[in-house]
Amino acid sequence: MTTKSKVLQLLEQNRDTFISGEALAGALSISRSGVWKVIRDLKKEGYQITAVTNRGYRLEGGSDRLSVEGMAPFLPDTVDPASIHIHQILDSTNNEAKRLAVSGGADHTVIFAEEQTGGRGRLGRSFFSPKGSGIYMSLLLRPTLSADFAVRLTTAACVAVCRAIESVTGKACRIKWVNDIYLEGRKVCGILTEAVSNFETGAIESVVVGIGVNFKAVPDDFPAEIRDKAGAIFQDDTGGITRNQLAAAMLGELASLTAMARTGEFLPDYKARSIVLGRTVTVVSAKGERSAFVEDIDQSGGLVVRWDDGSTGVISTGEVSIRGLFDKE
Ligand code: BT5
Repeated sequence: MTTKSKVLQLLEQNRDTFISGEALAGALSISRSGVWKVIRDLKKEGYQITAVTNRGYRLEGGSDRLSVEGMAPFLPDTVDPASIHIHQILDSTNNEAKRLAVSGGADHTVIFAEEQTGGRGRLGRSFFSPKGSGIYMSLLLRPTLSADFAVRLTTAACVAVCRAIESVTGKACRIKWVNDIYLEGRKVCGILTEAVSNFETGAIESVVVGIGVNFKAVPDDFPAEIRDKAGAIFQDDTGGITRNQLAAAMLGELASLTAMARTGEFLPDYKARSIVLGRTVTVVSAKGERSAFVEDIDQSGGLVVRWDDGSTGVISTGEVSIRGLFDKE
């Protein structure tokens, strides 16, 4: 652990209270001017640290930069802090996780970015990922699995993220099939799961589960084309909750993602949170638009529907999207 990391850890553990330069110097066996230099570097990086003569240094409650040190106090034992990698800027955390997958990255490696220049959604769509206001992360998994099982990872990840948001903020989330999380009628999170296959055998070698959460934003912060649809967990005051806290809770819930997907434990929760279950939706596919009543969600996360001509069918992810869900609300 570097000296900077140790100072940050102590400041995070004592967030909102002063620690004297002397105490920091003593704890780290460095000089007080050494402490001062580290604090200066942290401030340059964007941490809000107040220095007061005779009192010391205080990390302000509103300081909210993603860091392993900031997540550490909230991480359960099931998450290894060494598996977490935080970048200031990336094209896409999914791209980085896929690059790692190819170069032998370990199971459960996690990539975060403060900002993405090419955040991706499904089917070539983009995911708006501005600096400092969201949580953009990808989890690299190396389970032995079938393509069918990979779909269940997305569905299970939706439930894991909903549980984390609820446990930290107390706000109830709902899921729009298949991969979007809604809060108060607005999309606050999207999930993109991608498989990395072995070119020669065609077998799925690893899976990258990418999650983008809008943590804090007002409507005007979003580009005009998504302003009606996108929202954030918090608009302004987060009540002292930091992105690190939510990120740590997400990692805690995601630690058992593979097992969740395998056992299907997530399914009742997924159904209970579903926006589409028991409703008539417009199914949009390459063939056009069709109205369908959603009767159930099956073990693979597929929608069991009754078409308007009375016939039934199962629609699976990737084939369709659904529209107009909030029209009746
Ligand atoms: C998704 O796709 O919502 C999956 C998004 C996954 C993003 C994460 S961030 C970390 C990781 N790295 C990546 O590069 N991606 C993952 P989809 O269901 O196709 O929805 C995309 C649509 O959502 C766009 O066409 C917009 O309409 C809307 N959208 C874009 N940015 C948004 C945002 N920040 N919040 C809410 N809606 C957004």
